[in-house]
Amino acid sequence: MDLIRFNRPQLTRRGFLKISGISSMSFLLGGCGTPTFEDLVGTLSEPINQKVEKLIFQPQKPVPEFAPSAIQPEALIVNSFRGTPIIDIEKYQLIIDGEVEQPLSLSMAEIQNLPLTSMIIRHVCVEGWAAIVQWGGIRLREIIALARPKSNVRYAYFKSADGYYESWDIASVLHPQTLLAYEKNGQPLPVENGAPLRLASPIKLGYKQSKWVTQITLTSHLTNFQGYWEDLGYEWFAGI
Ligand SMILES: Nc1nc2c(c(=O)[nH]1)N[C@H]1C(S)=C(S)[C@@H](COP(=O)(O)O)O[C@H]1N2
Ligand SMILES: [Mo]
Repeated sequence: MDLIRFNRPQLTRRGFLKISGISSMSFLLGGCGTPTFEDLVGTLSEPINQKVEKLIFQPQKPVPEFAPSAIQPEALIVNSFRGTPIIDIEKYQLIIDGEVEQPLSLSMAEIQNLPLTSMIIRHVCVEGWAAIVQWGGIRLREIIALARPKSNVRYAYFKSADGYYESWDIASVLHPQTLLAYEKNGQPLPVENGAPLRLASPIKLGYKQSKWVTQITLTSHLTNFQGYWEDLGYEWFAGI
């Protein structure tokens, strides 16, 4: 595996188009009609559709993981381009919306009630460093399944509290080792590494692994905004 696949791109000016479909959606969730978490936990068994359904029920092949002795606690370099946002954990809600049957707004307490998955993987940053890290959290696929995505869903947008944004293909989102992590190396996730929730996955480069995720929007199409670094010229798929 070569760590650096491409040179730093030149800054390309793309214009500041509005991310339609993300900012306009959050209002749907704040108020009445949002079911409680307890109402939702039974919904996993209900039929979801086709392609997304197939990915949810026939998990893709896992990537080999590392032994605990391989963890490199000092090697993960904090890489934050807009500083560390301040998040009030008591008020924090993760929103899942977009082309779903059941939009969700979940507290950390509700998220931590879901099954904890732990994995030891390599984090690879295009700036030329890598680190073997243990991440603990919930599988993203479990939360997405609760939201019951519509059959045309092909992408997920991730919005972060620092203004960072990312988009992923749905197969990578639903990969069994794509986590929303709240633990790092067996400890609560430090805020500089993305607490309360960050993406962690062995199949994507570092810049795809959004920290401080506040909103996940499922959609059938990408907009002109594809990701913080992608919109400056970096590769979108960014698989490892
Ligand atoms: N919200 C947000 N997420 C982010 C970033 C960021 O600046 N803001 N940097 C990305 C990059 S380039 C990398 S390599 C990893 C670094 O994660 P770490 O700071 O926990 O080491 O976070 C990624 N996710
Ligand atoms: Mo990175």
